[in-house]
Amino acid sequence: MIHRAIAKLAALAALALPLTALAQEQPSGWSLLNMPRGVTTISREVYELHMLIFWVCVGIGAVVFSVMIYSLIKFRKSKGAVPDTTMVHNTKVEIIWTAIPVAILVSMAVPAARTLVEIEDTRNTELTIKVTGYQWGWHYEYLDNGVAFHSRLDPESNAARQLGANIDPKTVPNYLLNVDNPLVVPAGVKVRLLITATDVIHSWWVPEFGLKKDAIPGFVNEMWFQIDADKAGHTFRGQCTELCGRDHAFMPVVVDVRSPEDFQAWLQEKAAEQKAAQEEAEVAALEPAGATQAG
Ligand SMILES: [Cu+2]
Repeated sequence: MIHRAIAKLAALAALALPLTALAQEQPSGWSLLNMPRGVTTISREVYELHMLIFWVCVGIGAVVFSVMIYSLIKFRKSKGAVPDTTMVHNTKVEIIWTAIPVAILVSMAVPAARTLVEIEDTRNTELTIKVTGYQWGWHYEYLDNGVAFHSRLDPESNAARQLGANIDPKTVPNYLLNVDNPLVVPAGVKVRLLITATDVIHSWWVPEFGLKKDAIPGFVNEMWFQIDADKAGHTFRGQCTELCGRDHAFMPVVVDVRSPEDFQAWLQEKAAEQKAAQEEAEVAALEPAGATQAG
């Protein structure tokens, strides 16, 4: 019996492993069994809430089970206990065992509702990025800066995942959790994401941010995060979490966090690069017409 329970726990821990291992700073030991504390204001609140309610449940469990086990032992039949068949109703007791759980539920609902409202509060964001999910990758568009790009599975992972490929996935760094162009965001800034999709439903998720949001064709969902200022230079990884077809497992999310100054420099460089590429394409499109005119 105990062996089976231990085996079950081990299986559960093994299930939790790949989820927590998505983070760059890998948790170890007991923290593997819990959800990550995360690196955003919201993720920490969600974690604290989870821990508070966990300990409330532990307390209730301890009280209920100790009363139950005590009664089972103290008033057992072999000790001559006789069930009372006369007392079938006690108003006082019923009021008490209704009022106490209601009070506990309300006291848990207050902080939970506060966090929920905060999650939905997308006011005062300083940067807006449109995220579009498609089969199978992500498209990021910095709405105020004219920068847009696709983010697909990195070529190394893609080569190793092919049927008959002679590459050991263990030799590929961040196998299936790396992309060609990561999403670049500034640390310490409230960033708003507008999330949608072009074909089927996808879901944008980074565990360390404590949030995920469905990407639904025809709808625009909102989400925001503010990464801790000291996390500049870190990379966070996630995945699409809505079963979206054959290559659902091959559209990871990678977020490259930079300091606000580095981010602005990157954004300007990228904008100039894309503008130059666009102008080049326009010139190339005009050239054949120019050639026929001359002829
Ligand atoms: Cu997807």
